[in-house]
Amino acid sequence: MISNFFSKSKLGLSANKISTSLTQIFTHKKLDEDLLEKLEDVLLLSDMGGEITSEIITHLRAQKFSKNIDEAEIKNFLAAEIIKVLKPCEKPLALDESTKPQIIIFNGVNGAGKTTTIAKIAANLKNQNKKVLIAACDTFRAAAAEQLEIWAKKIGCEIMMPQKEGEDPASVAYRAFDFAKKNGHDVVLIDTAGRLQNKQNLMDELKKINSVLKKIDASAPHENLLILDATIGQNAKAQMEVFNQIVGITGIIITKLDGSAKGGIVVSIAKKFVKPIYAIGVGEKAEDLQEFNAEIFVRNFLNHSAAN
Ligand SMILES: Nc1nc2c(ncn2[C@@H]2O[C@H](COP(=O)(O)OP(=O)(O)O)[C@@H](O)[C@H]2O)c(=O)[nH]1
Ligand SMILES: [Mg+2]
Repeated sequence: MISNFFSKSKLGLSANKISTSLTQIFTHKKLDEDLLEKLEDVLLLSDMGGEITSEIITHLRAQKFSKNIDEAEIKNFLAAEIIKVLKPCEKPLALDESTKPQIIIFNGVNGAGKTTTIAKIAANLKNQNKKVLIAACDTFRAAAAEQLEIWAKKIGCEIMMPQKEGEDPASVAYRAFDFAKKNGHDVVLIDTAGRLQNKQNLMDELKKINSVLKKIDASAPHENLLILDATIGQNAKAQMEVFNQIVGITGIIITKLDGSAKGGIVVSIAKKFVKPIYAIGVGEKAEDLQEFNAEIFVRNFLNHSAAN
């Protein structure tokens, strides 16, 4: 059985630049080259990426050129095009209850939001009476494990800490899996370090964590998630490529969508990789994690009610 662990609620793309920009470019009513060009700039500035932007512009030109058009109609058009891209990626993170414990690894660069997202997911699972173990495998800085320990206490779930600073992350992961197996945990959430500066190290470290887990159970880990910060823009694509190459990313969580006017990166990532977007982060608190819903996202992104 699959259990879904998010409640449905509204996305908080607060600073809605794209919508303001769309309003501003409507100085005349006909769709001409000038308007298309301005629209192209707005889409690129929102971080939607070149490929989807030029597709949208081409479709729009083919269907509506020199016809009368208003803002609502353009938004309808954009909404439909964007939803087409996002829909295949709409897949909430769910637990396969027949596998216990489920091992979920959180990958991503420093500051992306791995530790915070683990806390949010742990809190969600805890609310559903799941037995959760967090593994503090970012052993590079003592502060990283301590940050996670504070969260674990607050949430009220168990944590496997490193025995000393700099302990091999793979051995913490191994101990966590072993402990969870023996104690009937439903889920193990594995935090990792994300020092992209030293790619070889990071690669070795993540590969070792994965292979050590496989020694206990060949089907583990069950998920290798990538945590992406929405505010970094197009660089998110490069990160996806790197981590996908190292561990094989099974799903994405995009954080910091509360503060970002550049939500277009979600569309860009969806278009290029077509991976499940399991959730989105919309704040720093435990409850600030939401299921990714294409229609709700687009409605907020374009500030457009007809998108639903
Ligand atoms: N506004 C906002 N801040 C977030 C979100 N997720 C994480 N953060 C903040 O981003 C910073 C880095 O997060 P952290 O979980 O430590 O990243 P890590 O290095 O990948 O483990 C912290 O200050 C978090 O509070 C989010 O969805 N929205
Ligand atoms: Mg961290």
